[in-house]
Amino acid sequence: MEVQDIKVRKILNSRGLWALELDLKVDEKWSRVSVPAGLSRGKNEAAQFEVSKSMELLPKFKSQVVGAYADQETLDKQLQKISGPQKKKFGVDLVLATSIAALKAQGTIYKTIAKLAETKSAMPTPMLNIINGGLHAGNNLAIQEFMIVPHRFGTFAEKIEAAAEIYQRLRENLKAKYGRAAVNIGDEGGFAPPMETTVDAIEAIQAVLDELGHSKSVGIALDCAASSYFENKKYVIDGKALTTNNYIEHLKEICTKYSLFSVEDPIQEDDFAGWTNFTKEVNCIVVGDDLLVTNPKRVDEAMKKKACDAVLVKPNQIGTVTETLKVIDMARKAGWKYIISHRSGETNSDFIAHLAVGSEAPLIKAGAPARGERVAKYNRLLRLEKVIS
Ligand code: 2PG
Ligand code: MG
Repeated sequence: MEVQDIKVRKILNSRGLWALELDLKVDEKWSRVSVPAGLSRGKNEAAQFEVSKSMELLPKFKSQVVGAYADQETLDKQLQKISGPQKKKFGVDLVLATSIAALKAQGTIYKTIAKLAETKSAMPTPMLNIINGGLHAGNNLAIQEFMIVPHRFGTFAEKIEAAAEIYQRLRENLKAKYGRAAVNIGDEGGFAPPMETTVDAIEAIQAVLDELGHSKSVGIALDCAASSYFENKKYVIDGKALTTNNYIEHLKEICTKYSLFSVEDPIQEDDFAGWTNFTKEVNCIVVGDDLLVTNPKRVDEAMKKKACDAVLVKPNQIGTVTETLKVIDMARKAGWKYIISHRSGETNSDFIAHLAVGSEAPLIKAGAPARGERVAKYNRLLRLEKVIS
C-alpha cells in the first residue's frame, strides 16, 4: 500500500464557507474525503488554515507524502512528523483528510476502525442538538447546545424516531409560544428561539418530553462551550456576570433540578481546577471538549486531575486517525465515556458515523435530526444498524 497521488479542491460547507475535499490514490484506487470546521474552537486544537492556503501547500505536502507507505500507523506517524506541533506546518485539513482517505482505502471504514482499535462494532446512542444558542445562533442563550439523549430504547432506529418526534413537537410548541420566528434554526439545525435563560430552554424541552411520555427514556444534555461567555474573569450567563464559584453553584442547581444526562465544557478551557471542583459537585457526566481537544496529553492530564469523566472526540482537533484512536483507547481503559462528535461547520461526510460504530462508541453527537449535513450521519447509522445486527 503506497500513496501514489493526492488532489484537492474547495467545496462549500454547511455555513457556506470553503471546506477542503481531498482525493488520495493508493494502489491505483482513489478515495475521497472532506473535512469539517468548528466555530467554538479550543485554543489547543490543531491549526486549521484557509482552504486556499492548504491548496498552496499541496505541492510541498505531496513531495513528503507521495511514495509513503500507507499502512495507517506508519502513514500517520509520517504525517505527525512532517506537520509538527498542532499540525502547524501544513494545517490540519491536509493531514486529516489524507489520514482518513488512507483508512477508507483499506475497505469498509467501520470494519477497518474496529480492527485497528481492537473493538467490536456497536451502535451508539445519539445526542441531538435541538435548541441552539451561544456562537451557533443569533439569540440571547449563552449556552451553545441543548441536546436530547434518547438512551432508553432498544434500537438506534427507535432512538432516532423518538428524537424526530420530539423535534417536531418542540417546533409546534415554540411557534405557539413565541411566534413563527422562533422556529428559525441555528448552525446545527436546532431551533434558535428568542429565549433569555438556560432554564427557559431546558423547560421547553422538558415540557415536550412530558407531553410525549418520554421523560424517563430521554435525557437532556448541555454543551455550555463556557469559554465563549467567559469575559473579564466572569461567566456572563442568564442576565448575570458570575464569579467562578457562583457560576458553579448556578450550573450545579440546574444539573440537579433537571437531572441532566451530561454537561460538556461547563468551565472555561484554562481552568483545570474549576473543572475538578465542578466534576466533584455534580452527578451527571462531565464532558471535556475545548479542555481536551482530542489530545492524548491533555486527556492524560485531565484523568490525573479528575477534571471530567468523558471526552468529546473530534478527529479534526488532533489530525490523524491513529491519534484519535489513541484517545478512544485511553477513555476505554479509564472507564470514561467517549462521544464521537461532528463540527458546527459540516460537509455531508458520514465518516464520524463509521467511527462511532467501529470504535464501539457509547455516544455520538451530530446535531439536530434535520438538515442534510446532520442527517447524513444519522442516516448512515440507520443503514449500519441493519448491517451489523
Ligand atoms: C462543539 C462543536 C460541535 P464547534 O462545541 O462541541 O457541536 O461546535 O464545531 O463550533 O466547535
Ligand atoms: Mg463542545
